[in-house]
Amino acid sequence: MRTIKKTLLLIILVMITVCIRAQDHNSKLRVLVLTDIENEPDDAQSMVRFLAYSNNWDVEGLIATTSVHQKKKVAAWRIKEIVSAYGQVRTNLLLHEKGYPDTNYLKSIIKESYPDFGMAAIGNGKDSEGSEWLIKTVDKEDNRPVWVLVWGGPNCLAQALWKVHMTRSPDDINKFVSKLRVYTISDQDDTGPWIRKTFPTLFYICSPGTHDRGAYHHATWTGISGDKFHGRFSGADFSIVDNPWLDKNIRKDHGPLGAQHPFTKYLMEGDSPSFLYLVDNGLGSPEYPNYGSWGGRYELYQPKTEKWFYEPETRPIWTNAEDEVMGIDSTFQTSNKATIWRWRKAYQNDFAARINWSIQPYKNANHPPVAKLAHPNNLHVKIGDTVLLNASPSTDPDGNQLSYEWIEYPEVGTYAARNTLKIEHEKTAKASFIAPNVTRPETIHIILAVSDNGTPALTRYQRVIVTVFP
Ligand SMILES: [Ca+2]
Ligand SMILES: [Ca+2]
Repeated sequence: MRTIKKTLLLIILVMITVCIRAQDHNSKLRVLVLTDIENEPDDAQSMVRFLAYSNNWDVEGLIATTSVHQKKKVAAWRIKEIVSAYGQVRTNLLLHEKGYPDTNYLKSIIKESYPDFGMAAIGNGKDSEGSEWLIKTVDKEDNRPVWVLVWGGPNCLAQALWKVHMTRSPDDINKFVSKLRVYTISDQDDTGPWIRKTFPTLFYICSPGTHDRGAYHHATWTGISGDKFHGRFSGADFSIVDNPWLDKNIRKDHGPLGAQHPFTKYLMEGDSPSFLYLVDNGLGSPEYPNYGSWGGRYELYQPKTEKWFYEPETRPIWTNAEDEVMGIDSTFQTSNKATIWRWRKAYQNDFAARINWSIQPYKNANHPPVAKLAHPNNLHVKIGDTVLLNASPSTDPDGNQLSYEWIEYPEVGTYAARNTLKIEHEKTAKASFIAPNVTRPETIHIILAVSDNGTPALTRYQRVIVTVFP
């Protein structure tokens, strides 16, 4: 009898474990990277940061590609080199957070795309292990979408789509396209316009800018590390993305993974916004690019400015949106780059903490606070109601002291009358505001930012969406 009970208990325990694992697995986003790594140092930099966050996602492909900057070669060897360095620190990273992928698994998903530029790599005979892998990944029995993050030219994705387009029924093409989520760092070859024109329903985030026309300075992604001297915009703190900061916090005396982060040639990590957009920190919401995140904010429209693209845009895409933010010179800046640089201190500190994780025991490193609300993320109120915001259940795994900030995000939501919403006690755990006058239901987005006082200080978020009814 005892044995039966024990066996039953064991079966139940195994079932619970399997369920939890399955849940854990399924809640992650599926991510596949296309990178023109080695065209200049910044893709290698982004790969270091990406691997430091690789437990956030189900990483399903790391594919070396071409771009306008590297037209005839691909460099999978460099991805392998950085993944090997990751392999040396993975055990230590796991002391801090679970879920870091196995090194041999990561090596097995490194692929090469066809080594030619743009549309020259599209068509019969142009399949590559990269494009075939992409098709296979999307075709997997898994309902979750696949996020394709494009750090160079997207022609590997274009070839995959071309093949599907040529060999499948309209329904099956639609099914394939509907599983894709694409985030490109501008158009780094001429296949982007072809993809968008040929597959008009494809979810596509693209900040304008083409190398050929010298127009990258329109691009949102430059907000990751530019300023008025390096990216032609004001307001951002360059010191925390510059080489001395990176040497001190990432590259030197921070173990083998940090040591793979090369010296910046132009700007630090132009490609990182594509995955900072997907970091699960409570701020962003991947299916809603207009909500804003560490990877910027984008709105859905058909851009009219032809010089930003290879050819006039044929359809709405998720592209440049502006935020008004206080800059380091204490003046308000309104720009699309600000949708990224406004979070610069938080994402840089977060990266530094993770590189510390790669070499330090748990007690010698900092871990992010857990931002938690005492109420739902969505609140429904009426004009004149006092809306109570409460983050007092927030905690910190290291026992750090917490500070709070409630930030109205007037660019998001339908209620956009700046400066008329006054949040009381906006720097404490409990804050409030009076629901404003509206003539129809309007939404207000409030961001809770909870920061700890560890070293480096880390920040996590919650978003409160308040709907005010007349
Ligand atoms: Ca790149
Ligand atoms: Ca902490």
